[in-house]
Amino acid sequence: MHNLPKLPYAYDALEPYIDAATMIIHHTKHHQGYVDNLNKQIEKYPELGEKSIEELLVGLDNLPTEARRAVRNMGGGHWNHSFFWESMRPSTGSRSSSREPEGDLAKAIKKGFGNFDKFREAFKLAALTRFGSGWAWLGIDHDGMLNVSSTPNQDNLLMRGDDAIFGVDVWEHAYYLKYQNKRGDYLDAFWNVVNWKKVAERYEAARAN
Ligand code: MN3
Repeated sequence: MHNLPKLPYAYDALEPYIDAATMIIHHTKHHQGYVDNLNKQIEKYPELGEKSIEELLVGLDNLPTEARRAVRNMGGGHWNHSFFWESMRPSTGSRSSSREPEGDLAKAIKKGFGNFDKFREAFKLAALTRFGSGWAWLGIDHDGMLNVSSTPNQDNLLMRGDDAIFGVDVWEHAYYLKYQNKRGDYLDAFWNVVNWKKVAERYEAARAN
């Protein structure tokens, strides 16, 4: 049984960059929907009931054919959104929390992209050029190098055996209420709410693997 995680902040905590109405619908309708539909599918396969969401997604190719598509879409949606909420933090009341990565993560970004601005440009390009619905990712490869990519629908890097340390939802439901068709404006605003501390923790964990 998979459950909707609580948000680590209030629905209006990311204002004005991500509006409360979007957050409420995104969490209580979209994410809840992925969780409910995933559970409905899993019910049919008792052998899958014990598996964590990560195990399901990493082992997608080993699932019964009929279950694979549903777990990919619904399970991907569940994992991606859980990861997404944790990738953000309130922009107000967190002045101590950096607006840029620090420490080893900052060094890795510099090594991979030249500097922080170039990383942001590369990430934005990946997010803007993802046609239709999907996600943009900052991933880490087996040599510890960072890379930017995007995936369609609710696919993610886990499904191809890679680690993600940061990701942004570019489905229209993530930004349309506030930004309408202007995905680029949403992406520009997004940098104000990135939880770089969390991203750095993920970087350290992935590197230790
Ligand atoms: Mn979404």
